[in-house]
Amino acid sequence: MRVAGIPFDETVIPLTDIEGENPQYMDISPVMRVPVLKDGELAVWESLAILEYLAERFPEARLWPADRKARAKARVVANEMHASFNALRGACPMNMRREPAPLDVSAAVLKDVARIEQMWTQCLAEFGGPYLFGPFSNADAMYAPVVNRLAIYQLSDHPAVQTYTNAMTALPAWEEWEEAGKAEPWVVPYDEV
Ligand SMILES: N[C@@H](CCC(=O)N[C@@H](CS)C(=O)NCC(=O)O)C(=O)O
Repeated sequence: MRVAGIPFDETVIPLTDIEGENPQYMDISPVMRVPVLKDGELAVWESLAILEYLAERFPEARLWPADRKARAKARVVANEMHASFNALRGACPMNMRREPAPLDVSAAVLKDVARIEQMWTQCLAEFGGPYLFGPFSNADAMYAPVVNRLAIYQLSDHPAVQTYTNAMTALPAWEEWEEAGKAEPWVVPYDEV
């Protein structure tokens, strides 16, 4: 939403209750997870559902590629992010504050990284960059946390990863996001790896 210039107010809810007992969750979503998008009385949770809702609500923002085939591919990779990479997501939590340093990871994590390298290489070659499908799209929103993970745990020196990471981290919205993360006063112990 920041990259597309869609105005919104943000409410930060600390993820410090491991069992999800933070009472603030109860008010916003029955699944007690973030993100949740509220538009008037409507609450939409699940990141992919949020992205689809935004694409319908703000068609002029072109959050999915205009071309039908490119749009299908963008949805494929966005869904792949949502449904896969469990080893990477479990072992390497996103963390804006962590100084980049290598981490010993399992073969399963390396397999996830290899698939991401392959995907980013192919997308950048086919659509010409700087983002996965040319202009910034919902697919990039889905992979932003992966950009952070690969960088802070030094999981890849693949040229496509470097190129894409440079493009993503140069976005003013990235800088804002990073600063906001670093400014959070709390620490989530189980995410400090
Ligand atoms: N499938 C959900 C996953 C949401 C999710 O797991 N959110 C995490 C943060 S990334 C969360 O709210 N954790 C809070 C907790 O476990 O207490 C989506 O894509 O939106």
